[in-house]
Amino acid sequence: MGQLILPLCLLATLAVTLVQRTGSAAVGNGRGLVCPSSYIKRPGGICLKLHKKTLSYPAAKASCARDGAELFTIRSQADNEWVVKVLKYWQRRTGKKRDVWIGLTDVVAEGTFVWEDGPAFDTTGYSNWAEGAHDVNNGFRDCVFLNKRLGWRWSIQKCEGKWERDAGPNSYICAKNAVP
Ligand SMILES: [Ca+2]
Repeated sequence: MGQLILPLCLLATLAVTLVQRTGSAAVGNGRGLVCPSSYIKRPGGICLKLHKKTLSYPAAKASCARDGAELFTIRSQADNEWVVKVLKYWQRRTGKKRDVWIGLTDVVAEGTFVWEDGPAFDTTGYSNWAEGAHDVNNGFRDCVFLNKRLGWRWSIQKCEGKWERDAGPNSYICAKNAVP
């Protein structure tokens, strides 16, 4: 039931942009911590906000930073499934599918992915790469997104550029910690 309520809340956030959080703010760990009113709280005390506006990766990253947040770094299957569920729900409601940036790039060293919050990507940890995603990775494609054409599995594309079809811009998810 909670899994249904959260997407409902997120959609309301998207539609209204400002929603007072009530019941679901106390779900799971991080009890007592709160998120800004436009964010959704996940168990563990992470606050998430899905922006339907589309931006280049650097612009999306800057947008999150202005809000004291970072592009979401998906470290678990549970978080990935939750995000995909929300995107599917959004699609059913609006008829729109979005590609969505997550906080992962190999912009510093080609082929070596690093999360926006610092750690190197752990190749033995959770991932949801699209089949062949790394086959098309190159020095021009450095930024990871949830690919709407591939069931929102992870793909790599150019981080910015307005003249190339595969260069976005994309929607994005900002994440920040809940606070007391
Ligand atoms: Ca690359």
